[in-house]
Amino acid sequence: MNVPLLALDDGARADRADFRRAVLAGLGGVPRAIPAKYLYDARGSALFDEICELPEYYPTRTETSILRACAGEVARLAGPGCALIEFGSGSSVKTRILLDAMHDLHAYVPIDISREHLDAAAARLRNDYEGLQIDPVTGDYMQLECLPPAIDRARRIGFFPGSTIGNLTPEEAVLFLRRARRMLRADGALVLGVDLRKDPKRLHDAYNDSAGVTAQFTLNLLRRMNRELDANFDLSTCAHDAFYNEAEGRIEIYFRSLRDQIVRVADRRFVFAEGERVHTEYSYKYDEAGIAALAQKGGFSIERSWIDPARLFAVVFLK
Ligand code: AVI
Repeated sequence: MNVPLLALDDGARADRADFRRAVLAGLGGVPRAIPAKYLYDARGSALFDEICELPEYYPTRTETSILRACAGEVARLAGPGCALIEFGSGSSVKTRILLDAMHDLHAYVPIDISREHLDAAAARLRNDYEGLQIDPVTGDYMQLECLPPAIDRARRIGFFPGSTIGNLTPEEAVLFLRRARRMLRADGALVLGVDLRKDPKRLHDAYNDSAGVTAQFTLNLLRRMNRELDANFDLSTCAHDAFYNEAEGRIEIYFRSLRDQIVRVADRRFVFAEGERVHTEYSYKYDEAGIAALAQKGGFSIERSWIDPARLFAVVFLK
């Protein structure tokens, strides 16, 4: 059922107005596209957690094993008494690997757009890491300018795992890195997880899993529009469409209309031709030279990098 705006608190109302604006602009644009961040409502976030467990989706497993192997060295490179700042911390699961290795951390600063996620994760961490100072910041790390004054004197080490940088276009990725550089200051560093270019079939399968969870994740955006924007998408008339664009080095994800149709979204009508697509995500993949070039454009250089034996994924320490 479509929940009337009046029944929502101020934050939820602003989020919904923001979603409405983005969807109407995205469906009205050429080519049609809706920003990937709207995939992550409560159900979308739960589906993404499921994706991370899929046999075809190697990034989470691989990055976790690299972090386990390199955490000691990360702690040594970071040095004593530093502050760890995580961009888009979510449930802070991978962070624990670093927290376990960084024994004399000054503070942990998780940044996330979801206040709920942040509070829950901070409460769990306070329970498990007695004495650790945790200073959560609610906000969009792509827009944030400053950090809590309590960490002013500590060396700042950023953490951006999961190859979330791959969901940004290369231009956006450079903007993110430049912003991170300013926030982490000249003596800071950034621990970054990046998915590597590889066999196209392996990449294709990771975004077209046999259980269809990634398809549900994409089509959940239609459910969200139905629920929150009074849209009337019939999910059986649209399909998940994901493929590897080798020339651009990126996975492209869309939902595709399986027939000619007219769909209501909010108070507007949109005509979809059979086969027409709406873009929902990019997932850029980099090779080592590409990571170095990106880092350099963002104001960093690679101090150390760790890659798994199958060369699927890289964790880099940028200074
Ligand atoms: C969050 N992000 C790094 C995932 C990726 O692999 O690009 C999002 C995702 N979309 C479909 N599967 C995974």
